Amino acid sequence: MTQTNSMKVVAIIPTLNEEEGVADVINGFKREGVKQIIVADGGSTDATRQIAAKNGAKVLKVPRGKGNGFRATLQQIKIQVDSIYVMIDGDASYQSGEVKKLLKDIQKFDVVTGKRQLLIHDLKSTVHVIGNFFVSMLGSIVYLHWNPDICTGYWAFRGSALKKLKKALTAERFELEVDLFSNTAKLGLHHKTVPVSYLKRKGESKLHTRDVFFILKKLVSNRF
Ligand SMILES: Nc1nc2c(ncn2[C@@H]2O[C@H](COP(=O)(O)OP(=O)(O)O)[C@@H](O)[C@H]2O)c(=O)[nH]1
Ligand SMILES: [Mg+2]
Repeated sequence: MTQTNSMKVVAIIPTLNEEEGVADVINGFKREGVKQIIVADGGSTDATRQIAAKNGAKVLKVPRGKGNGFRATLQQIKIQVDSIYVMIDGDASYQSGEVKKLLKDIQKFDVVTGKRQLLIHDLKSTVHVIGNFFVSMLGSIVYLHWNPDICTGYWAFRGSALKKLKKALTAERFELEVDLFSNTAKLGLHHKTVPVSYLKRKGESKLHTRDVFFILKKLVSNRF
């Protein structure tokens, strides 16, 4: 029996034009016994929504921006305190088939995040790795809360913790992870990181260089 069979797990997959990866992500969850799979779509113009529905996910239309979309999703679903909620990118870079790694400790912690084994294969990924290191060290020091991979896209929450986070979150775009991290720390939630795989994404990244500014701004403004 997998861990997922003994607890109700709801997967939330934020998407914007992820027709190449979304089916893999959905089917990985299904193989692990996750039955409730929500694709929170921010207005894809490709076949993402159709592919998601065909593969058995519930598709929600949400406002543009990963943060806006995640917050709108939390408004649209009824968060159950005894359920577990998992958020993951729809680009197949994180493996939904590894969800057990996050769920293993979720009964002992409020929030479990995947720490990526980040790979350097070109200039962009080099900048990404350095930027993520900088944000993670800065955040860990400023919040006195250790997290070596704050910008990870793989999160598991106990429903009770997600209810509290829902009230605190304000992120609109890619500051979502920093907003989740900082509020996890401020609320005193018990948090653990576990190593997860990280593969080259399918399709194009939606993150722009200017998003780094908003990520840093949110990290600092949530603290002071
Ligand atoms: N709902 C929604 N999802 C988004 C939006 N922008 C990006 N995403 C999704 O958020 C996840 C992370 O984005 P991604 O481009 O992979 O960023 P990266 O992992 O930092 O390169 C992916 O699944 C995207 O499809 C948006 O405006 N709305
Ligand atoms: Mg991604």
